[in-house]
Amino acid sequence: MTSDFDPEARTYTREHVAELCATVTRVCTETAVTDLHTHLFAPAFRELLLYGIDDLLTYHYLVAEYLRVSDAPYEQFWVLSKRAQADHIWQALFLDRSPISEACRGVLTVLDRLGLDVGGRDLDEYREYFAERDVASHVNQVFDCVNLKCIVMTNDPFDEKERPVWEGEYAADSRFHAALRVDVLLNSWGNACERLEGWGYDVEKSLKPRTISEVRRFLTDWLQRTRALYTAVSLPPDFAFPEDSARHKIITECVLPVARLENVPFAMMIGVKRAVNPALRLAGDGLARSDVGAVERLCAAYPENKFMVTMLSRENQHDLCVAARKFRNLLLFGCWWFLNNPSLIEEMTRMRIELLGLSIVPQHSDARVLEQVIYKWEHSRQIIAKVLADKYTDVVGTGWSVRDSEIKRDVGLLFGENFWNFLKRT
Ligand code: FIX
Ligand code: ZN
Repeated sequence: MTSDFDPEARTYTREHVAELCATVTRVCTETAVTDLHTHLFAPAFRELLLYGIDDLLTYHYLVAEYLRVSDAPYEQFWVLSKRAQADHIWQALFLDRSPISEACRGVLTVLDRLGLDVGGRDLDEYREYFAERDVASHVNQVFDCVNLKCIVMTNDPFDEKERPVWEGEYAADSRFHAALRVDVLLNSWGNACERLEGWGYDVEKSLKPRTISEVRRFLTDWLQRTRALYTAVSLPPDFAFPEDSARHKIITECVLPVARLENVPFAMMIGVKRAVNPALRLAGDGLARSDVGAVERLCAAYPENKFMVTMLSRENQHDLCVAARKFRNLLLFGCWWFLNNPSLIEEMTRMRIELLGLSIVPQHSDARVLEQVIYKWEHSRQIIAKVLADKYTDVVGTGWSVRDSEIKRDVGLLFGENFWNFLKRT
């Protein structure tokens, strides 16, 4: 600590860089986070909420890594029980070689933060620990451990396991918000149309005016039923706007008008190439570069709509930052999926902050298994803190000073307030 540093005043100048960096790290650790995109569910959804070591080990990120190093036919893996799959993954990725990939390291961070003996490498001990957990208190413990304010689920009305929960007596849990996922509607209209018809909506494939108004009614029903914070879709790399397609018509004539009326953003996750290797099932998706121009044209054509966008290809990130500089109705979020690795999170966070300042949501977890929020947030908080510390160091180098309260304000914006403020915007 430098001699003239006044801990009471908590103002950092170029003389106090070490203290400044320590404070940024502390604030990044202590600020509660809103996780705006996950695949987690509130406990009321019962078996849809995945947790525990076998689910952690059979995460599709690890399945893809395991199947690369296994000699057995893919089908042999899929016929195994979840526990047996986890055994194989543990053996191959943690014992036969060191667990240094980000997804492997994540499992170790989780076990350690839950107080388990990582050095012991005892899978049975981990299983016993989770078997004895009571779900409600386990959820509380994970939320506390991460310092999570709340999370947003991914809610698909076309999912047969999920829909009955919403149609029943679901009592909302204030830590789990909904997001209405419309992939089936937008990416597979023929299929969606049959399902809607079965649920009593007067629709037909040709998307005539009656069908358009019924699809709007469906979206409104579900936004209201789930109280979704936003509506979302994942889109392929060849997503174009405008285009001559059912998807274009449903976006422009159903999704956007309803989103405007209900004042919810439309979140687009762009760049996923589904089933590049179908034999890998959920682990078989890939990515490709997409057209940021489609996002620009949507934001320009619908200034009254709010768009949240994340893109999967590293090569799209710079163009997307520049697009966001042009449109205040566009909120960039997260380092999605194959980008959720330390080197890429750091690169993207630096670039986004350099181009967009504090007006972004730097990360979401995409967790599918409850405890994954522990590692995904711990690893990301460290990187975001490092980038912020560098940026504050640069500005105090000019003679500017930074106050404690300003660091807290800025981190608060990044870790949730930007999202909540965007939702409130009319
Ligand atoms: O579309 C999505 O929301 C993706 O995040 C998932 O489909 C993907 O499988 C995933 O879990 C990525 O992290
Ligand atoms: Zn996701």
